[in-house]
Amino acid sequence: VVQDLDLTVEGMTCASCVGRVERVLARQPGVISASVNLATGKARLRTLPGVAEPQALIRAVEKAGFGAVLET
Ligand code: 9UX
Repeated sequence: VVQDLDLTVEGMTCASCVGRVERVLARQPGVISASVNLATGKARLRTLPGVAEPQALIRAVEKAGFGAVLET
């Protein structure tokens, strides 16, 4: 079972920011893939429920220097 999870990412201003956020998210436990849209500021993740921890994902984005808010 795979679950989509959306984050709003704050503070991204260029395409390299997108790459950094995608890389950080993609290596968190339970994250299958991460796709970030610079124009909308949204990150869509495919995750394994029960493995991916939303709070850990937010912390990882913050550690990379951005803000993150869980959607849904
Ligand atoms: Mo672009 Mo983002 O020069 O942290 S990488 S602003």
